[in-house]
Amino acid sequence: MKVVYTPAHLLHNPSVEIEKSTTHSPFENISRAEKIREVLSADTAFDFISPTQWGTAPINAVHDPGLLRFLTTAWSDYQRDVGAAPEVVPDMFYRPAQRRGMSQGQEPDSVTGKLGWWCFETTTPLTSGTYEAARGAVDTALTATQLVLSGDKYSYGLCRPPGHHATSSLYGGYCFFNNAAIAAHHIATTTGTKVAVLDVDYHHGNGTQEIFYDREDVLYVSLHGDPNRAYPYYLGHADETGTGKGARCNFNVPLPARTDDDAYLLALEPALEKIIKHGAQTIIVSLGLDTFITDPICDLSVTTDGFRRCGSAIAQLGLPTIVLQEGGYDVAKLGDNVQAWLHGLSA
Ligand code: Q9C
Ligand code: ZN
Repeated sequence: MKVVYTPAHLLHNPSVEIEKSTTHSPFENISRAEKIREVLSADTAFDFISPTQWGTAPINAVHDPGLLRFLTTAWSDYQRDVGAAPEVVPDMFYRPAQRRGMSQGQEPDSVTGKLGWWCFETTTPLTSGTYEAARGAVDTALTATQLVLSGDKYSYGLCRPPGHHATSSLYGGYCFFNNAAIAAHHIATTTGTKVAVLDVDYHHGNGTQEIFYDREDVLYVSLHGDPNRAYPYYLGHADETGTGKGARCNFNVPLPARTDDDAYLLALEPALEKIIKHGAQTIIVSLGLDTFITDPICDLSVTTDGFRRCGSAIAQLGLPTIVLQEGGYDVAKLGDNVQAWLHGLSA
């Protein structure tokens, strides 16, 4: 199986994360992707390639072009207009309820106002190289997609930063551009075939759900920690099933704490059935390994062998599958877990 990787991710290297009313060293850090690279490159089943460049059009086809425009210069605008800061984080958030009964409002001119306009939370700092790294992750996803469109049965894009929390017009949750959504939109619009995004990250992919919520060409299916206790808190409930033409094209499976391998594999079955019924011709997997039993920020109990079984269950569908990296924060085991998952898929 081909692995798409670029060292551009090293350019997104924040040293603090603001969370739980305090600061700590970031869970989402460069060692995650480097651990995966280390383990997969020592395994002859995987061949590494670099991404090709896809430009901004595929990003602007999914996101508000204002988001990309903002991210292109936000870090340096902040240094110039506000002051020197290696990590740039909003201290204001635009909340539509403040303008209840009024027009929607507009993107402010100041970088402080813009930050709160385009970002939804505090754990996703901008650093000097964040934009370049985020562009690299999109190129990684699209290159992995191209491999499968050209006939490979499987491909793996080692995307970092991840993508599934980025909505059409907001970044957050360690995500800037929605790599999986950009890939899914690319397939749907260039081939005219149906696509399924299967999101197995611990966290609900609120961004991917939002982007495709009213579309029938891209099915979104997610297994995740119940938002009543888990990030992103406001989305991921089972009654969110899609709207308009996208009615019944969104399928959420919220899970209880400490869900183990057997329970997880059982919960996966209706999700896979949904993909077949939808008529999807291609699957994009948003692969988070933060469902792992010792993940430091999550509470499910999937093991390394559970990941192998998960990959294997998806392979049973017999569909071309593009696997894109999302979360996973037990760095010591992250490489082994990705390896087990991908071996399950391609066995
Ligand atoms: N105590 C991904 O896995 N902070 N994003 C949560 C929980 C943000 C996760 C804190 C989590 C974002 C791609
Ligand atoms: Zn996650």
